[in-house]
Amino acid sequence: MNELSGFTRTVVKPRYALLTPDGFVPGRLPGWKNCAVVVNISPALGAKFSQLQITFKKNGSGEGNTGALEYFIYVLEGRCRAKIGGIRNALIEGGFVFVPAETDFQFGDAGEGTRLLIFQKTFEPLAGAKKMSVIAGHEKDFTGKPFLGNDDARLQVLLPDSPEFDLAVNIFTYQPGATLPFVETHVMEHGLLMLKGQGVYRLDDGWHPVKAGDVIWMAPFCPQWFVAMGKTPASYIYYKDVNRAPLAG
Ligand code: UGY
Ligand code: MN
Repeated sequence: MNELSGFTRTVVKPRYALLTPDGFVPGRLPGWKNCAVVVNISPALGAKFSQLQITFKKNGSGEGNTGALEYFIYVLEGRCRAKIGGIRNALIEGGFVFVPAETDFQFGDAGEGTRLLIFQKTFEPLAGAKKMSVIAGHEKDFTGKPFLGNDDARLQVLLPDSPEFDLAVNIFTYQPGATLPFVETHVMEHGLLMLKGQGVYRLDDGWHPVKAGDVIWMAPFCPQWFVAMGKTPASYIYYKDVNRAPLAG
């Protein structure tokens, strides 16, 4: 909770939203038993995807089928086991799994307090492309590459950079003082969770102090820029839609 009653850094605008944890309200989702679910971003906000945080309580579990959606699931804290498309995985903090559309999933054996971040998107298949498979990995196995030549702003690309994928999920880590090199304005939409540190995010014509735990939604063409501040690196994990034509022909 905020120390100052009635104050929040949360702002919801037509082209972007900054959502800070003091305002998160947990609910329930079908299939997720003994779990607290916060829907941070959804079409109700104006987005074309959803971004959720799920916290397991005692005996928490989740199961279902992705249907028309694909899921990217990242372990923010704790550990759990998953069975996805019949394949078993043990997931620990920093681990992730990509679950393609039309795939059965089960999550369980989670320590109390285990937290998952989930991005969900309607899959737009590429004509003639091979079937998408389940991908499991861990962020530590992805080297951070300098972003546009800057050693102090490094990008870990967690999913294959290949045309059948219509989403990307990356982790961006900035040394204090490092910035996005220019104000980006692009067709891709973003959903973002600050993982570490702090900084200032420029969103459209607003300048917002941000820190670990904050969530940001950026609509297509929302001008965006970031500078890391403080004494420790700042990092965020973010979603973007990629590799599809803006108008279906
Ligand atoms: O991938 C991106 O568009 C990224 N550079 N954007 C961002 O960090 N806001
Ligand atoms: Mn961007």
